[in-house]
Amino acid sequence: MNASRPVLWGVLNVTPDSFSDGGKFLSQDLAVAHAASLVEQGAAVIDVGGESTKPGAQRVAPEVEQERVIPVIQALAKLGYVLSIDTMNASTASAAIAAGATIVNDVSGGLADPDMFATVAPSGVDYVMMHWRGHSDVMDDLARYRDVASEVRSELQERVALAMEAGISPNRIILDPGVGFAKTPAHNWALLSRIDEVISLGHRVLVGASRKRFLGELLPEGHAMTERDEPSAVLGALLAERGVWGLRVHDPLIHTRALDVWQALSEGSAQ
Ligand code: PMM
Repeated sequence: MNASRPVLWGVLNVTPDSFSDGGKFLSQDLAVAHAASLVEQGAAVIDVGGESTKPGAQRVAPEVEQERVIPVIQALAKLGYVLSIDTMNASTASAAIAAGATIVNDVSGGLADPDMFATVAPSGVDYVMMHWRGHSDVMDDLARYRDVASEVRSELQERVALAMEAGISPNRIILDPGVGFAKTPAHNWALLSRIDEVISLGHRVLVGASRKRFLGELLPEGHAMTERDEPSAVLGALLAERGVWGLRVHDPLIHTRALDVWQALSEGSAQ
């Protein structure tokens, strides 16, 4: 096999307003049950988020975010799951690590909170650094590129240098191209078609394309959100071929199936 099979990250949004599953898992019991189902479907990591980042979303106070996510992380840590905290706030990252999270997934790559790198550095946890240019209420205006793939690569490279200066070692850094964040559908395709340029920075690369609008544009108008899972899974298998390390997904089962096919084909055997 040329590339190894990507790790699936199951999305657990404990928010009233995330774009694909907002409001569904706000109660702790429902959140824990959904996490168990994500793991059963093949997720190796549960990514717990308490602030929506959909286009136009308003910020949530860190205290509110923590009230949503910390009890869920505590409950899931007791069950032995590998947990990531999806947050841009250093205080939430710190509380989540204390509660049992072992990965910080910061969609702002440290830009939203000046204390993030200093909080993550001594903790020893892994750090997802996503490409980001600004908060959700302004990000559509920031979607301007001459060459999206090379600009995303160089902007990530600058952030990595600063994170390393702050004491986060390179083997703890996971890069994410930030599909849909300050990017039009055309930007997303151009960027993903050259994902090897982000991979060439030498870090693990995570992609969060699942159910996003650019996939919806391939489907008939009025389609249900879950109909985006098929194109997500096909894209996931194609990204596996290109050496992506992880896929952040809402429906791990369909991605497990797609990766089973990719793996059997790349190994020439279904063992
Ligand atoms: N996308 C969303 C939230 N968190 N984290 C990473 N690392 N990468 C992403 O692409 C990403 C993310 C927004 O999607 P959601 O509302 O379905 O969680």
